[in-house]
Amino acid sequence: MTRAGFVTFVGRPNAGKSTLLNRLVGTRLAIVSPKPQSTRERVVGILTDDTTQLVLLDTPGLLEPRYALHKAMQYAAQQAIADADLVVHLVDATSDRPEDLTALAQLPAPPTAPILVVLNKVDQLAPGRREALREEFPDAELISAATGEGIDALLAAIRRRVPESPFLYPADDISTQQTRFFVAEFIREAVMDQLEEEVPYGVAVEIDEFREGSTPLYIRAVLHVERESQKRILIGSGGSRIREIGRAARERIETLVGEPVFLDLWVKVLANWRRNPAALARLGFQVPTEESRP
Ligand SMILES: Nc1nc2c(ncn2[C@@H]2O[C@H](COP(=O)(O)OP(=O)(O)OP(=O)(O)O)[C@@H](O)[C@H]2O)c(=O)[nH]1
Ligand SMILES: [Mg+2]
Repeated sequence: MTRAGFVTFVGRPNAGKSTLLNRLVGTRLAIVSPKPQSTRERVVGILTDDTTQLVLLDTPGLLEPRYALHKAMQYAAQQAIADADLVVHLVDATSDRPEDLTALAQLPAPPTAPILVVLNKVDQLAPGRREALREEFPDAELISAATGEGIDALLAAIRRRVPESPFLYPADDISTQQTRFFVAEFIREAVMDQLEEEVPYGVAVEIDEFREGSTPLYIRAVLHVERESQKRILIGSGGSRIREIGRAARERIETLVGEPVFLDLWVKVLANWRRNPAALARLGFQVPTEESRP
């Protein structure tokens, strides 16, 4: 009998959820950044061995929503919690303590799935501090998503907790999401790496054209920004910044698709898109209405 199930990673921004997804799948699928709020939508990674298939759901960091994009991000996390067979609540052990997930995710009722508390970034802790955490939270797993420490024990703990089930997806799939989703994310990752303060948060990437069968693979993407001033920063003097963003993103895209890519980037203003439900819907975000809340 095989096991299979949905395992949802949740936690505060920057806890290391996306790093953990990439570590387990063994591929850089999800974008990672030292800046918080890098993940905006559910990212799916699949890990299959002979007996168990884990469908891993990475989610946006949980925060108090301040505008419509935040509400869509919180809703994505809430939905992934509702879909879960197991919730992995990831905590940055260098800065935070385990806390009540129902309150943190602003859920109307506790999740039905079991919750496994995982303390991350233990590579940054002194040995004495680790021991103290082990004693205080005996049911928690201590890991470093960055170094791989504790990952085998975590995987065993996860596998024990997913239900008996046939596999849900073909055994060699690593995601359910299309390449164009990851292309847009890798462009946004390059923006997060190269620009500071508010600018990365004001950028949304839309894939306009993805020309299958062309050599090199032609991809045209639009980087939407909220204001003219952000557009100028993103383009840079003589187009230097957008060229550099394109170069960095193209390298990652080529690694994913395994062929040469021509990446054609355009910058446009979509005024205040983060606060505008119609603009968010056009960009593919689901903004909850009162009725659709869990
Ligand atoms: N030292 C250390 N750093 C880590 C570890 N795991 C993640 N990080 C770093 O923490 C930062 C945030 O990691 P992410 O994986 O982007 O965190 P996240 O939880 O997905 O963040 P959001 O998507 O913003 O909610 C990055 O700089 C990672 O390199 C770890 O085990 N040890
Ligand atoms: Mg993330």
